[in-house]
Amino acid sequence: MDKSEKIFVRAQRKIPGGVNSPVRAWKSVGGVPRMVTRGKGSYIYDADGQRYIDFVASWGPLILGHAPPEILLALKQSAANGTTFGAPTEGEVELAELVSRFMPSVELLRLVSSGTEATMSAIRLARAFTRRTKLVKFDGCYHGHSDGLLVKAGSGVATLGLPDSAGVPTAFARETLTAKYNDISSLQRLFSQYGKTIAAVIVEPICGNMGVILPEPGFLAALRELTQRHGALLIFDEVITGFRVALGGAQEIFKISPDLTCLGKILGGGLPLAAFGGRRDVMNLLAPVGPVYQAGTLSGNPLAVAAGLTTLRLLSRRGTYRYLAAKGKRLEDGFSNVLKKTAIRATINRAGSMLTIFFGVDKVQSPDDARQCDRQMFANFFHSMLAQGIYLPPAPFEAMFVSLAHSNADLDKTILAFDRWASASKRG
Ligand code: KE4
Repeated sequence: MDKSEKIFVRAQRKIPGGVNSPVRAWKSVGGVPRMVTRGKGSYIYDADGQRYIDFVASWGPLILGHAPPEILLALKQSAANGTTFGAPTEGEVELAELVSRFMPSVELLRLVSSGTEATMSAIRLARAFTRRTKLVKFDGCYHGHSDGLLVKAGSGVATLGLPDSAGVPTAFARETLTAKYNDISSLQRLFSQYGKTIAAVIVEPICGNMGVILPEPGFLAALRELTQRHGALLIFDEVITGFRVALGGAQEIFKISPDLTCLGKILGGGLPLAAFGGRRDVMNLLAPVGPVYQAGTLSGNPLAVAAGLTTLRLLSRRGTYRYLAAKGKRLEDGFSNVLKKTAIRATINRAGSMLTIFFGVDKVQSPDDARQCDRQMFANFFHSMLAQGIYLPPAPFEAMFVSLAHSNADLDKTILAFDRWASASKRG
């Protein structure tokens, strides 16, 4: 057994499944998860000292790469003054001002510690503001693990939700309706049946949790029009896309102003920090101003805020997103050339510096399309790339993230590794 395996055996004695978040257990691809000891730039290292080019980026936050010197310095300076106070700090004000500047729809912002908290709180707020109870989410979109969001579509469309996890009461699930991503008619049917009881529609404006799936032209605008017409709030879950696809997130790209936005991942620069924010009239229902209770011991933690502020300031440098998109395109083009050369059936969806390869299919415009992909082929791909020193998300329905730390040499090495696997696969 290598060191990762030995530590993983110990881990399973004291931690459920040996991990603190299920996807880290590699159930979708098999094998033993690598125990990571450190990260630097575009690399991570495992307990046996093996170096990998990292495209997980801690599931999105590390757009600057691992342990950027500027972040380490900001953390050192912040920690020297203490780690948490449970009291307001100027850094939280600066961060809220910065987010509002980059995302004008966010007039007020509340910091929390995880994306789950952000979406859960935004939904409670929307229910209070509209005095309605129903929530609409889209099949395949993930918004964290609060009860009302672990719901799957009932049989047939326009039916009440069913629990998608043990422990979620049916009564909670029934308040959540599920529509089809990129299928506006499925949403129209829900509104025609439940219109006046729908408090909000929550959506990943660019889907990242079924692999990357882009909104069809007009889909988000139609969401905006439908929710406005029926008096429901539109919640953009930009936990992944916020500061990833543009400084102003997907709402900047598609020029849509949601009523509420949920943020996380990059916002914390690698530390536990998330947020929800939006219209002043909605956000002012939050305690202590209004009647909607929401709180958190470590909300706005100074260390996380220091990392987040430093990250956003670095990302706001001119040309950052053109540079990131060019890196993403270089990787996509390299992969595409290999697929053409080896005639392996696959399609790649990319939004800037986040991308997913779906094997065995020709297009993926919906979660149903994504579910047709060849998962075994993905697992084979994953393990071959790992053996060649490339660390990919250990699941077919996630995104690869390219960071500012990935060099062209890293990307070209990754493409070459893909070529070796694809060519060997073709030879059979
Ligand atoms: P957290 O509670 O994990 O901070 O955020 C939940 C969340 C909310 N919204 C979106 C769009 C998200 O993608 C997430 C979390 N993403 C997953 C992976 N795609 C985190 C990885 C994990 O669960 O370990």
